[in-house]
Amino acid sequence: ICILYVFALSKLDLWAVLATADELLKEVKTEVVSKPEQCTQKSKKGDLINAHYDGYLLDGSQFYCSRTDKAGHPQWFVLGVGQVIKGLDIGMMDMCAGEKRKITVPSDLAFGKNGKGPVPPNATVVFEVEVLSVSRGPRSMEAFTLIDLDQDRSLTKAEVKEYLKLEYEKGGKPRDDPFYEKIIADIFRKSDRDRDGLISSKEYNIYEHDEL
Ligand SMILES: *[C@@H]1O[C@H](CO)[C@@H](O)[C@H](O)[C@H]1NC(C)=O
Ligand SMILES: [Ca+2]
Ligand SMILES: [Ca+2]
Repeated sequence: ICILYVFALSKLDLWAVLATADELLKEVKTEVVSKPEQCTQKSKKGDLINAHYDGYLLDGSQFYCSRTDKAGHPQWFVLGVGQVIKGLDIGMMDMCAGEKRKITVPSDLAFGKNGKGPVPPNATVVFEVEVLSVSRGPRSMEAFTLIDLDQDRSLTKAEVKEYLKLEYEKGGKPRDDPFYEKIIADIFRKSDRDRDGLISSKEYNIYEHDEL
């Protein structure tokens, strides 16, 4: 069964990871499976990541798959801000596009003492991840101001689309409309908390208190 359990975190979990990310770093084991020779841009906090995951329990049974499941498509998320389980936010830093890693995450940085769905309580989980793209999406006020074309301190879908288009064109990889629509839907699903169709500066910066 492949279910989207990776993307479920409460705000409380987030504060915990911000407070303790350093000390927890040593508990997440990462192993580079393969890495392209060309690695110009490494993932960092605030980057927009597109990646495939397969999630396993220690007994080898699979509980999550976007890579081996043919119907599964890669997931978009912003790295390091609590959109994925803490262990992945930590274990997926400094990755380049095309890199594959095996990331072993203790239960307290994964699904905790209650577990979730097919993941039993206190279970260590192993993710095989493959990063398809890394783009700079710094959640800084500079970026916000850049995206906010009419400077009304909120972002419409059209403004976000303009920004994404420019970014991809700059990178020499322009994409078609459905591609952008998909990213935008994902971004709004995760950031537009009051569901008014706009991303306010507060919603945009919701995770960034530690950098202000
Ligand atoms: C999980 O770990 C917690 C804390 O270590 C413990 O209290 C609890 O009994 C464990 N649960 C199971 C089902 O093993
Ligand atoms: Ca605006
Ligand atoms: Ca909103």
